[in-house]
Amino acid sequence: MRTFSFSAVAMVLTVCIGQASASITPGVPIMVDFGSWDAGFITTNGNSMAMPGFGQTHTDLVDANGASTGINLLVTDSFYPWWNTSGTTASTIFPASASRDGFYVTATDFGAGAPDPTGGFELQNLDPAYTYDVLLYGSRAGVSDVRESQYTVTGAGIQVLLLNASGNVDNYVVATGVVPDANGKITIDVAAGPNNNHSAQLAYINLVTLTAVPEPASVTLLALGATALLRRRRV
Ligand SMILES: [Ca+2]
Ligand SMILES: [Ca+2]
Repeated sequence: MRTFSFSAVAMVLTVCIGQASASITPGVPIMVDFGSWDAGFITTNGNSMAMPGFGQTHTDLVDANGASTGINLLVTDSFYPWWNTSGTTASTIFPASASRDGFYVTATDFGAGAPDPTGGFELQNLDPAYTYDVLLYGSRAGVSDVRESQYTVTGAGIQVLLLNASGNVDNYVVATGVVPDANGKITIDVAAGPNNNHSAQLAYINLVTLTAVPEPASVTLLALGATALLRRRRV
C-alpha cells in the first residue's frame, strides 16, 4: 500500500504560494495615495494608505485600471502619526484627492507625543522581469519656505531625489529604471533634504506611482528565445 505524505504536499503548496509573482501590466501606473481616509481624500484605484505606523500594510495594490497586481506595501519606518491635509488641489497632473493630503516627517513634535524625522516603506513582490519608474510627489500649499524632501529609492541600487513641497502644484521627481533587490523589493525612505530650511525639517510624501517598464535585456532574451523556437519548429 502506498502512503501519501500530506506534509510534503503542504510544503510544496507553501513554496508555490510564496513564489507567486505579481501580475503587472507594463506602462500602467500603480498609485499609492497617502493620507486621510475621509470623503474627498480617496482616489479611485489609488490604493489609499492612511495608516503611517511601522508595520502597517496595504496588500495587493491595484493599477490605474483597477487590476490586481499582487504587489504589497509595508511601512518599514513610521511617519509622524498625523496627516498633512494642506496639499494643493490645483494640480493638473494628479487628482486633488491624492495631491491634497499625505504623510510627513518632522524633527519637532506638534502634539502627537514625539517627533519622527524619518519615514519609509517598501513595495514587495515585484516581478523581476521588469525595471520600474518610481514617481514621488509631495505638496504643502500656502507656504513659501523650503520644505525639501529627500527620497531615497533603494532596489538593487540607490537613487536619491529631492523635491520641495512648499507651494508645490505640479513638480514631481522620478527614479527611473529601478531594479528590485534580490527579494523583489523596492524601498522608499523619506527625510528632510539638505536645503530644507523649515525649523521642524518638515518633509512630505503625498503620493507615489510605480510603473513597470520592460527591461531591454529581458526583451532581447525573449526575442532570441522566440527565434530559437521558430527555428526548431522549421526543422
Ligand atoms: Ca520614523
Ligand atoms: Ca488622499
